[in-house]
Amino acid sequence: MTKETERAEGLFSALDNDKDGSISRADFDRLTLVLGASVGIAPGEEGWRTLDALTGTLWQRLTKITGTAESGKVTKDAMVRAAYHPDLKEYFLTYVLIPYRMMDRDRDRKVSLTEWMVAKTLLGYSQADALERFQNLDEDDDLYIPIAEVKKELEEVWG
Ligand SMILES: [Ca+2]
Ligand SMILES: [Ca+2]
Repeated sequence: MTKETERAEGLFSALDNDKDGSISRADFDRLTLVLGASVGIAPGEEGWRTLDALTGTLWQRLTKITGTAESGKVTKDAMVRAAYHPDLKEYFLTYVLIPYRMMDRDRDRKVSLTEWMVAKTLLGYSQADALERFQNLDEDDDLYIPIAEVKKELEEVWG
């Protein structure tokens, strides 16, 4: 298995939320709930509409990349066939950066310590635990996590 195929399969299983063997719009509705929960935003709350729009766009881009807009079902085969698609990396990055974009309430493209603590304590993390996680990501200790830096690290993960 090539690196590209392996990545496509990994992305497939991450996006096939109900594990029924294909990715459909319903999987993205679940994904919206899961991502919302990961940053402490429930349906109807502030930020929900933004999140819903982000995942809606993500769904449309996926059907475009895999050529499945007509069937509305992204099978594993279709995903693997798109393994070398030039937009797949950017797609992956958009997907994994959503929680950071949602935490960035003032949209200055950085997650501040305050933004982080609000999101994490909503999730039931203790202050100490939330702070420790933040410090692990804030390498220069300026109390901001620039989203561009997270992206750079994720790009390296993708390879
Ligand atoms: Ca599914
Ligand atoms: Ca911010």
